[in-house]
Amino acid sequence: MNIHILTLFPEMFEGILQSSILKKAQEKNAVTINTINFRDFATNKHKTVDDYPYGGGNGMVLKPEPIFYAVESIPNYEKARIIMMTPQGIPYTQKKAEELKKEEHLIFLCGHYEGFDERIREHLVTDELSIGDYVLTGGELAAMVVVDSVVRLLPGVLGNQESAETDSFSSGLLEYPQYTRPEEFRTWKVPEVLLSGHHQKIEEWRKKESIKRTLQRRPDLIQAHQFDAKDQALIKT
Ligand code: 6GU
Repeated sequence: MNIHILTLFPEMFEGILQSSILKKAQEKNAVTINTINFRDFATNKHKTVDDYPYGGGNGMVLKPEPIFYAVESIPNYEKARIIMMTPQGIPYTQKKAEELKKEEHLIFLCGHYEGFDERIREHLVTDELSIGDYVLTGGELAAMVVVDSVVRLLPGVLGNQESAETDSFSSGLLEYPQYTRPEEFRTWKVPEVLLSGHHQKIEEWRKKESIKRTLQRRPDLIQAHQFDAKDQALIKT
């Protein structure tokens, strides 16, 4: 996969892209990730990227030219999903991550304070995403969230240790409680069943805890979850 991120603040991505799993994913050539400062594609000597809104009002609006020219400089941009990060976008979910992981080319557009000229949305962008119902100062943090969650799904990126198949949302339920050594810490004991070596009982306990936790914290997820006959029986116990 090839990812290009258009931003006025490429330095914001440096730490994230050079750490942990995203660093390893690039070293393994599972993904290439580039940042592009679209100010480099501004058309006047002052490198202007924004201007006052037609019709008046507060704030500035990102001009179309620097963003169109920056996108058009990217090899195979015609084949890319071009994703605008804004609080007006459709809510980002694990389902969208599973969809985006299949793409060869992703381009992210990040605005900062300003809105985008509507012609960018109408004639360039294929997707507009939000990461939740709160306002960030820019799309950069949101783009990092989407990049991180997509790249970890690419083949060969996660080892068995961090496997993507057994985590929250792959099952549609929240994860069960985990414990490690010591068996007792400040009188607080690890649940007996986990020490029993009885694999079926452990599996049932974990499934039940997952369901309990999801019911308590995210009843909205329970609505959407398909319970099989085995789950149904477990819920009754
Ligand atoms: Cl994608 N951008 C901004 N600026 N704020 C957000 C967001 C995106 N998603 C949630 N809040």
